[in-house]
Amino acid sequence: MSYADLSYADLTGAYLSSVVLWESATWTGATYDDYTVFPEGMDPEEYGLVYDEDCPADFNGDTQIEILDLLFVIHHWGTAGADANNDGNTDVLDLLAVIDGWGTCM
Ligand SMILES: [Ca+2]
Ligand SMILES: [Ca+2]
Repeated sequence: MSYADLSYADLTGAYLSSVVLWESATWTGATYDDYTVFPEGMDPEEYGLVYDEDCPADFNGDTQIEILDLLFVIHHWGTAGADANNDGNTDVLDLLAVIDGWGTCM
């Protein structure tokens, strides 16, 4: 594979330093944060990545991922209402985003 389309991929926590041929991937719209490690020389902005410092699973914006956010996911299950990973649907992946991020969210 010499081409990858990573549009809208969420690279939170990704470690990309060993990725081969990152220059030929399409990164447009993918998000990253302070924990994403990029290959040496790669400028994420130049490749169309979007910096995302928000906590996608903190739906009510109180900087805590807690029971209210969990209930929000359940309430919006099967819709786009609590779509933490931006795939257009609220499902188990969004529930896992809440569990993964449980606690204080900076
Ligand atoms: Ca919250
Ligand atoms: Ca989702």
